[in-house]
Amino acid sequence: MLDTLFHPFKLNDTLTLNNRIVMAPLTRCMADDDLIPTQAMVDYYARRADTGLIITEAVLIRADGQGYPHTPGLFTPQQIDGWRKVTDAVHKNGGKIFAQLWHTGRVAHPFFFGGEYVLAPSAIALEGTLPRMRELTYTMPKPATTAEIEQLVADFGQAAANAIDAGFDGVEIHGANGYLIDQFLHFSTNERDDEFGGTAENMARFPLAVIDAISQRIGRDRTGLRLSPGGYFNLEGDARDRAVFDYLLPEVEKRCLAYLHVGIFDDSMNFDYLDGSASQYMRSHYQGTLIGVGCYSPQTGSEAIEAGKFDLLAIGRPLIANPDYVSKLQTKQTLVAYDDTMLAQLI
Ligand code: FNR
Ligand code: 8K6
Repeated sequence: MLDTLFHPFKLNDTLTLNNRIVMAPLTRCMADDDLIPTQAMVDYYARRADTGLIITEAVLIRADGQGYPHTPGLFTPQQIDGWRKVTDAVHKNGGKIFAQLWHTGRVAHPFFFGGEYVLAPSAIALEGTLPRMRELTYTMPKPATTAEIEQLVADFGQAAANAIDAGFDGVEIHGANGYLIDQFLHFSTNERDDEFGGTAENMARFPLAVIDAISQRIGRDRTGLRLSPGGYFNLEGDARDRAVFDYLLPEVEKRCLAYLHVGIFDDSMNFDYLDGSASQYMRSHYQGTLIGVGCYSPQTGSEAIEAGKFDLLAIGRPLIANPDYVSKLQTKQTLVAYDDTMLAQLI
């Protein structure tokens, strides 16, 4: 049964993965003060090179996208050089690695970049305080102007080009989990009445512009995308969002990206307005390669692949607890259980 996970998988003519286990993107807040990857991060990723594909923790496209301490960037020459050490080490160990590119939009905080405000689709603040920095409350974002939106698209494209320069095999666009791109796709965070809001086509315009800009810079074969059709983290879902994703997913499919990735923490969660789980909804609206994720074990994950629910299995927390996850499965060793205290250190 678990054998399914160990079969190589051809993503496209450019990329073939050694197996179907993908390391899920995992923010660890361990970059240095200049948001450059450290040697500990080089070693951490290199230890996981036997997964079919590593997707890095979310990486900032520019300074004003930062919402958590010490999250790495890909917008300075020093950050690019730092990531080159990571990609070299992963490649030396036979692995493949994509950079997950993000801007957190209204989840950003001026505290981190010394700015005056954060950009988002609309002036709707996130309630509450920042994880790890409870003294900071989220601020009222400034709705991005058309010129600012065009600049964001260009900056996503540049960060993707920087990723290739740093030796990555490709990038994953972080369009999930309530960050900037996702904020355009949900009614609870997008109240615009211009060409970027109000209708499904308008709400999908910025996300599709980012996809197109990146595909043009680095090739669609090297471009993946993560989406959260169900709102569950950093924003509220709304029944009207369904129409946005009904429109977006076929548009994404036409663009023949490397893959689409479900953005969810627990795939047993059902969304009324999606008529089921996020992965069920995405599979029924998208025919290309789909990465499933969210509280799967090797057993339940390989069963889901065999049942055609998705094609590749991303593993998050268990890979924090077990750097040698793949070899443990292959040699039938017991996995160490994840717990949140493990976030304090990179092993
Ligand atoms: C995450 N997740 C996440 N997702 C993402 O798209 N970018 C990110 O940077 C992060 N960071 C992150 C940090 C930590 C500590 C956790 C626990 C999760 C979500 C992650 O990719 C995955 O979807 C979930 O962890 C569910 O998979 P598992 O852990 O149940 O296998
Ligand atoms: C995405 C990068 C942000 C880093 C924070 C890591 C999140 C830690 C895990 C918290 C899990 C929250 C899950 C929320 C699911 C809500 C379900 C109703």
